[in-house]
Amino acid sequence: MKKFLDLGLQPLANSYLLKKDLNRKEKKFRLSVGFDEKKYLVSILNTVPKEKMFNENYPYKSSESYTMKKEFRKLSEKIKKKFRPNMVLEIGSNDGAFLKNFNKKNIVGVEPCRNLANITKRKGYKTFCEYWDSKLAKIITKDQKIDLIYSANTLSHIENYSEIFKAVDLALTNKGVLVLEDPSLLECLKNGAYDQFYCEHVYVFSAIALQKIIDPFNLEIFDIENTRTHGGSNRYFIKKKNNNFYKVSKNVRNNISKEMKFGLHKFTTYKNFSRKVVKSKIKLNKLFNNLLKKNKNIIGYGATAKSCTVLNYCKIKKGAIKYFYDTTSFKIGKYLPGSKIEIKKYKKLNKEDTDIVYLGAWNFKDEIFKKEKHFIKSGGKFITHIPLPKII
Ligand code: DWN
Repeated sequence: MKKFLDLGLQPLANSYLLKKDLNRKEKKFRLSVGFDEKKYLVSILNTVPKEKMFNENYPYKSSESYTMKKEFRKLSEKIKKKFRPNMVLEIGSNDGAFLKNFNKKNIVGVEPCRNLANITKRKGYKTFCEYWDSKLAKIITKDQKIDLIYSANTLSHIENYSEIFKAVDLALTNKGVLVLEDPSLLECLKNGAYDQFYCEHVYVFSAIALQKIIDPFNLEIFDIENTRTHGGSNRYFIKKKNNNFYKVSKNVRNNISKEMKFGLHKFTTYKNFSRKVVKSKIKLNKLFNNLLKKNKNIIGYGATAKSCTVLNYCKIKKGAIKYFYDTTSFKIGKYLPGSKIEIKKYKKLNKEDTDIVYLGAWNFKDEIFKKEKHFIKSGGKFITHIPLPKII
């Protein structure tokens, strides 16, 4: 693994602080990112034990955005129509934004974070509060194998991907399909989205890397869709190699050649990216300093895990951003790790309260701009670092 990016000392991204803990020293780890020239795989270099991150206090809920709920609904309809699965399983079912589009008899959720698993259990969805592995796969499929396994924004969080694919091979019927969805490395590099790297994102995948890592597990990609979620993601459709039911689509070849053309197989591409990241940090600091000199009142919108990387890497301190608005019950009243900026319950933006808003949830820009059209009409501005730091 060759290191190409150093994002400094970082706290755990989703460990929001309680007021009583503000004076306690936070545990930090060095966030650096490397490239494996054999597997074409990009990953963080110091990983954190999964139990420290994905436990009964996990604050992120997929249902907090209209965009995600709509996307899951659309995908569920497509899956039902195209694959007609009898039994579906979701790895990392979170608060049920995907599950809820299925009949309770036809879907099983796997979610290791107890607070989230309890939400879907309460709604009547069979949910295993466990990490996905071969042992669990055998238990779940004792009587019936799975026709379709779906997992969004989960594989990138799991260091030991081998266990995931072994368990998938065990659980899937021979004609079964695995649908994986994660942020696209190509989009991440194109958008300067260095904040896709934090403790939870062990990997940011490309198609060329995923293809290589699933090969030893009797699996192959037969289609790829590019989606706009989370700043640009890839949805991979994967089958067992001996399943001739599905033909390999030309989308696979097209995506791979796009990635090779961009240079995702070459270390120099990543070195160039890291130079751009340093420039982005300098520019974002300049923007903040200029605004603060003019006594502008800045607040944040969307206390994301990604914001943690940006605020800590760019050393944007409490005071520069007065507070963040967020809609997530698990985050409200707490403080962002590292920067210790308070998170308040979301209120519609108003020019009287703030001049300018840092877009923490830049991946939901369209949804947010639609919601805040009055603020924008009355001259309210946003500050973003994607694709380059600027005021919009
Ligand atoms: O991979 C991961 C992704 C899917 O979710 C996890 N590791 C953790 C988490 O990352 P994130 O926190 O960077 O994700 P989001 O989806 O960008 O978070 C958006 C945040 O913004 C949420 O806290 C909800 C909030 N929000 C809001 O307050 N008002 C979002 C929208 C759209 C809004 O209108």
